[in-house]
Formats: sequence, structure tokens, C-alpha cells
Amino acid sequence: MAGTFRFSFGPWNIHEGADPFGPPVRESIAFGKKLEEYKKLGFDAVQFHDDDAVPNMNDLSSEEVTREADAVRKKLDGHGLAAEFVAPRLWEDPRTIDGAYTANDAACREYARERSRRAIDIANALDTRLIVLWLAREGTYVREAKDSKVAADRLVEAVNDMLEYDKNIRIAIEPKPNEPMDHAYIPTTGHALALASRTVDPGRVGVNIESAHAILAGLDPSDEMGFALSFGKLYTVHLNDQNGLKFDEDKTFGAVDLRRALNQVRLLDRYNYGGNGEWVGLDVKAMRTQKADVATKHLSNSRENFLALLEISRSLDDKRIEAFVAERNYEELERYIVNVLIGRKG
Ligand code: XUL
Ligand code: MN
Repeated sequence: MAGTFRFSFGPWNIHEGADPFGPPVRESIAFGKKLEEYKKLGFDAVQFHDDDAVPNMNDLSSEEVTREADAVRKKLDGHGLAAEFVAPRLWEDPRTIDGAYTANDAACREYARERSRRAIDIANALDTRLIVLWLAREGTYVREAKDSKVAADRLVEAVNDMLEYDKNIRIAIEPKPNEPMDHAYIPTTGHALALASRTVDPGRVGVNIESAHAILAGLDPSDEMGFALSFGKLYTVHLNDQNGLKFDEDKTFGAVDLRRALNQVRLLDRYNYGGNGEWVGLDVKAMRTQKADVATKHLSNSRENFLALLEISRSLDDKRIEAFVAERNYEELERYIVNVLIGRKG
């Protein structure tokens, strides 16, 4: 059965262009203004970090956090937008310098857990049950700085804490092998699903697979997605592209490797992605060189590339592909796919 595709992105994808080596190059755009762009760009849902919804949440009581999130829900309604997920931002506060759930300091670990509970409250107020966990600083720069066995145990406990706090949420772990850490503890889909299997409710823990993160781990994004699909664990995706093993580029989907992008689209379509309400999430970054008036093109271009590749994928001659596979004629199979992608007949 074919997939049904609706698209989402997070407000951080409209960005001022600052990088570790230079300041912003574009004016900040207020959250309310960003919301006005979603439908125009072809998107129907918003992905949130907890403090995208409630910026000063650390200074508020849990009741105040919920009240502010309720107001955001009303804004979304006003724009006809859904909230796809909420992700606790566990990498900016001074208490997360050494990691969050795996910090060596117990008080810092408790902060991370408490913050995660507030993120769940925000998710409820925004009417989504999906929590994304990008485990940004759960890793080390110096191998001896943490005990990796203890770290894994602490990650399981932290996920359990969230599952027990709210019996209706589902958690999508977003693996990434490095950046900001030298080595992260949950670098791949396999690690995330192994962790899920040890929690109190494995049926509510899956993954958010980001193309660039898989590539940074030296893996193929569509294979990672296929692995997750086989386990019924592909809760959402962060499609983008990445030019080899360097910093996390979050490039426009399909901008580097069309064939790799095609294979992601093809797999999602083949396995009816979206049929259970899953969104096609983009996690793409405007280049620093981009002028302000066109600094949302990476979003509309990514969506258009997805849809164009979907058309190509659906035009593939499956019988022909099956025949090549049956003959083990992979050279011709490869030629066929390349021909289709470059528009050459034959
Ligand atoms: C970081 C990243 C995050 C997560 C959400 O590389 O991808 O934006 O997607 O926290
Ligand atoms: Mn991401």
C-alpha cells in the first residue's frame, strides 16, 4: 500500500545563520511569524523543543508551563496546524554541561528528568503524545570521564521515568553518533532499539531516524529506516542530506545524493508510512549565505524534492526490477535506476 505524506518541521529550521565561527547573519523571526509560513511552504505540523513552546519554562511552575502551552495550542489551531512532537532541550542549561540523564552529578540528572516531565506536560497541552529524545550530550569527549555501562543503565532509567510519568506518551529516540560529543552513547537505530527493549514498556519506545545522522554513522538512511520498520518502530523521520563525514549539515533533502534520497522515499512509500498518522519531518538548515527573503527555500525545496522523488519512485517498473533481481543482474539494475534518475531512456 502507498504512503500518505504530510509534512512537518521545527521552528529552529528557520534560523538566523549563526555557526560556531560567526554571529547571526539574518534577523530573528518571532515564533508567531514563523507559524504564518508553515501552510505557505506546504507544511501542516510543527515539531517543538519544549522551550520553543514555552521559552522561559525553567522559571515557571508546572501549572504556568501548562497554561502557556495551552495558549500555543490555540495559536496552532488558529493556523490549522498540528503539533507533531515535543523534544526536551537538554543541552543548553548549565546543568546539562556534562550531559543530562548521564551527567555525573546527581542533581544535574534530576534536573534533566524533571525537565523531561515538563516537556511531557507541554506535549499534552499541545495535543501530541509523541516525545522525541535527541540525546545531545549523553556521551563523552574523554572516554574515562564516564562509565559507559552506568550511562546505559541511566538512560534506561530516564526513559522509564518518562514512560511511568505518562502512560499515553510514546518516545522516539533520535540516534546521532557525534556532535556535540566526540562519541554519543546512542549512535544508531540498533542502539536505540536495544535500549527500548530494556524499558518498562518497550511497545512505547521507537525511533526518529534522521538521514544526516545515519550518514554520519557511516550508514545508509534507508537501511536504518527499513530496520526500524521491521520492528514496527519508525515513529517519525528527520529527512535531510549530508555531504560525507563532517559536521551535521542538515542539507536540503536530496541535495547531495538523489539516489540515496530516492531509496528513503521508496521505502517509506512501499511500507505505507503515514498510514498510522506518522509525519514526514524535515530537519533542514538554511545555509549561512542565504539572504533573509529566501531563507525558507530549504524547506519548500526539501518537500518538493520528496514529492518529485515520490513520482519517480512510483514510476519505477517493479516487474523489470524483479527480473533484474531474479537474474542477479545487479549491474543492469543499477544502470536502470541511474537512467531513471538522469532522465535517460533505456
Ligand atoms: C540535532 C537534531 C535535533 C533534534 C531535535 O542534530 O537533529 O534538532 O532533531 O532535538
Ligand atoms: Mn533531527
